[in-house]
Amino acid sequence: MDRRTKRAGRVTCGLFLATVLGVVASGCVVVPNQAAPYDFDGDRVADPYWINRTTGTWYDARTGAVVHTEPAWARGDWVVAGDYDGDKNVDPATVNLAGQWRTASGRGSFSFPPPDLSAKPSGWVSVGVVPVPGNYTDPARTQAAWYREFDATWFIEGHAPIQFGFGGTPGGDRDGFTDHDIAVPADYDGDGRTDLATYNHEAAVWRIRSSRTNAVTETNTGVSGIPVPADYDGDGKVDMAVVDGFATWHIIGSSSFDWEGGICYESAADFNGDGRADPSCFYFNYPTWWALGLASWTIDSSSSRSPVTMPDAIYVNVLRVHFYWICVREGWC
Ligand SMILES: [Ca+2]
Ligand SMILES: [Ca+2]
Ligand SMILES: [Ca+2]
Ligand SMILES: [Ca+2]
Repeated sequence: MDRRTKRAGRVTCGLFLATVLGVVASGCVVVPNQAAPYDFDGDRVADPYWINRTTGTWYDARTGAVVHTEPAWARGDWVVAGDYDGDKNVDPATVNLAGQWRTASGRGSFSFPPPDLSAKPSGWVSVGVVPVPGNYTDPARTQAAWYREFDATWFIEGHAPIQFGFGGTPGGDRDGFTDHDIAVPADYDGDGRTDLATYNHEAAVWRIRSSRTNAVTETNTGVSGIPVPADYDGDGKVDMAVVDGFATWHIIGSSSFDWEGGICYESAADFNGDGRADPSCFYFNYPTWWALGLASWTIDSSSSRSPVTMPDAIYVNVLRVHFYWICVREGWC
């Protein structure tokens, strides 16, 4: 059961493993009010914003209006939208490799540097560090965080590093892709706090560490492809989902559907405000962003652009996965 209200938060119920008592118990958690995913203006509807990474300009795809502009020196940085000041609106934000987080919020700019990469195995070029902001401890505010891919270690503001996930096989670079886990943090257990989570493209395995119980679940999704976690059924818990190389979307544990999306950035957000995430396809080569069954927005076709509804920890891997698919299909590898 899940009950939402506009401003008063929500209640999520279900079976939870009570770690203190060591028993399985039924119960409810009150989830404090928090920003809805990718809702920049606070109306509880996700906003289809995208960024031209060359110019640092953010646009609203519905109107074409410029909604945010990065300073010239910050262009090309990672996109890390989140509610950093807790005002229930998601804020445009970027971060660079020096760890300067610039948020269009009451928190402004702050420093939280990425972890040391000197231990990275030599010759391992395609894995590094990616930003993974989330509401890890405070449901009301987004915290800065980094995921170091080669040893699957999480660095969250105010916390000691946590190793969770699989860093890949040392020296396992192959045609721009490795067997390392992709970071897919989200609130899978519905308690309002982000759960550590990874998806492995080669093994098709999704691992989640519940923020509520610390229990780890490992799911073999049976599908290799692009991870697109979102709350598709509107129960307040993010669902695992994968788009395979044939453009079929698989909501794990639920439906799958074929959408002739083609080569695009696949992401999902609740674009019509009914509480359920809507699949979308932001084309690489066409000036179009489709939200399945809802809308088709025209976007410019400059080369370096992406939807902000796709976390950058996934974005950097989407390019690798698509390249890998083309590579296999064309027989280069
Ligand atoms: Ca909105
Ligand atoms: Ca959680
Ligand atoms: Ca769900
Ligand atoms: Ca929806």
